[in-house]
Amino acid sequence: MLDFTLTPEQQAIKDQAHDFAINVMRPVARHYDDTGEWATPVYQKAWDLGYLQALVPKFCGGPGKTQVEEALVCEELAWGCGGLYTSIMANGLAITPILIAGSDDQKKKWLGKLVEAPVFAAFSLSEPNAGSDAGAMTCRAERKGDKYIINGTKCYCTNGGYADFYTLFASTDPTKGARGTSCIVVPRDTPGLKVGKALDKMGQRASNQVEVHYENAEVPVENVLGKEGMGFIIAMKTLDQTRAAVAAGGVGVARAAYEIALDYAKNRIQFGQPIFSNQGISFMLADMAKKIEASRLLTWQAAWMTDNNIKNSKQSAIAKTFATDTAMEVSTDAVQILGGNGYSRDYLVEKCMRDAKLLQIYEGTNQIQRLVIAKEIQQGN
Ligand code: COS
Repeated sequence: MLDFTLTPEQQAIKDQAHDFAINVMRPVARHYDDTGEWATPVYQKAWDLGYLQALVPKFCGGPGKTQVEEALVCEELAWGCGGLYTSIMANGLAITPILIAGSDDQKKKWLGKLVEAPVFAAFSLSEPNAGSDAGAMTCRAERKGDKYIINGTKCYCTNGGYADFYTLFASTDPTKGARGTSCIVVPRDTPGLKVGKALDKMGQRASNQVEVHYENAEVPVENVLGKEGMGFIIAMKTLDQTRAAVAAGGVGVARAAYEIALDYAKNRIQFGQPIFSNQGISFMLADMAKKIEASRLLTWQAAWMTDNNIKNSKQSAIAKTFATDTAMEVSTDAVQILGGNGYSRDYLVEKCMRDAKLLQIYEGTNQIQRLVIAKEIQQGN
């Protein structure tokens, strides 16, 4: 049975997130984009509304939101500000390995922290020489008795400068390649863990991506999620689940740029008529609307599949690619429709364009998504 109507509960979730985006995010979005400061007051309110801990299950005291609900919220938050959205959404990414592979005790211990206070966690997979080729990681977690000794460097670690703990992927058996990696929860206060420099970025400047260095950092073996050697599979399963939230971010950023461009095209008079009267402009807006609607449906499909325990590697990669390419295309066209005004910082569309770019890169570049889609269709999926 297909039904594209939101239930009253889903509509209320979307409306609340939109209010938050309009009243809390939009008024400060430019400030945090300019300064790159950490937006503590915004995150406090996001936590009050349950957004930082949205995916924490009810048995751990959290709201236990579904991926469809998370997608509804993420679209609105990204509409509010692409950078602030990323900080909030990335908590879901960071805790998904625990949701997938953690024991009930591990879930209660680590996810419970997000319920007690506005706590951040950080997903820690990429390395300076292992980005798209995630299986080539060299960060090493060597087992010695009942401890792992961790050495190596991680990068592009979103929220890493403010995280209470990290879901770290490291090699526990370098002879086995990707099958020798494990996922280990590492608390921030572990001696030997040092947060490095933050990335100075083109867009999404309110979000925080850092290097994290490990020098003989010791954690108990009980912090491993699932079994040793399951790390790569946990990472891949995590990304299958979380790419819908990135796709939703693409829909939100695209919609923000489209709404401004539509309003502008209806009101900007040139040659005695609104510029919308020119098919050169109205067809651009029609294409924007078309791609945004398609992106949203793909996003909902990918999220719904996760909620229903259906393998969605192909659909989540398609949604992520389509929606974030849409965000880039729509925001670029919005700048074009606004002309010189679009290129100026007086309008939000230039920020949307900068924010959109990162969506095409993180949680797997859109080239890697095409690789995933190609592998899936080759296998007949
Ligand atoms: N679910 C479950 N298992 C999966 C899986 C998935 N979605 N994708 C791959 N696997 C399994 C494979 O079945 C294989 O298992 P076996 O060893 O039993 O055969 C194993 O994982 C290795 O898979 P594969 O051979 O496809 O790995 P590759 O090294 O070729 O890499 C890509 C695959 C490129 C898809 C992977 O490296 C990737 O996703 N890279 C991008 C990483 C990324 O998104 N980084 C951003 C981090 S967040 S900012």
